[in-house]
Amino acid sequence: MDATDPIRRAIVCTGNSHKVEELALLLDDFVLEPLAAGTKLPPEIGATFLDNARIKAYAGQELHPGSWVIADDSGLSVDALDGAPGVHSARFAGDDATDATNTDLLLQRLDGYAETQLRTARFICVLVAIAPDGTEYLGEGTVEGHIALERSGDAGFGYDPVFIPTGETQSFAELGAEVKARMSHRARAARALSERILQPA
Ligand code: ITT
Repeated sequence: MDATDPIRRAIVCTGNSHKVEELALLLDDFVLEPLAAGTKLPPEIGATFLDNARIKAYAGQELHPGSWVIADDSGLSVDALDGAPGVHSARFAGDDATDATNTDLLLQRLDGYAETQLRTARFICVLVAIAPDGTEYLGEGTVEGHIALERSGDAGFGYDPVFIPTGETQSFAELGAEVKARMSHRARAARALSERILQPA
């Protein structure tokens, strides 16, 4: 298999099943497979999304030599919090954090920032794909928005119930998977990645 094959199998190097579901809607040229249940990825000690995506992708490549592997590192950057939680988005509320405790802490930290323009934020996603021959491909995407005063909606994961993309009045969790697949940070990163794989520089 190489970059010119129309359909490629790829292992998605993540412990987050929501990412696999979203990427499956986005990366049409791949048939995606999750890591085996219980697979441990190395600690994400990188300073950037790219560093951490590479850590996950190369760990996956070691486990699955000869396969395409894809890793996603992503998070939320809030202007009023100087870019936090950033690369620490998954563990903002500590090592035992859940989506619920992370979101509670975010809303608490933004207490007193009542106006929309004081609550601006963006989601960022970096995708790293490694081909069977070792060639690395990158895709990055962002979506601008703001943090709502309270949660709304049930779809998605993570901070989706409090993230309202620019131009919308509802959160990603209300807008749902189809809208997210059009305009999310992950959707934009996936488009950039696919273009690079199909038309390498
Ligand atoms: P892996 O490292 O195993 O891939 P993870 O969930 O820990 O899974 P990250 O380290 O990339 O992944 O952290 C991403 C966190 O950022 C995620 O847990 C959410 O809290 C948040 N996040 C990223 N993308 C998001 C999205 O589309 N919607 C809501 N929150 C998102």
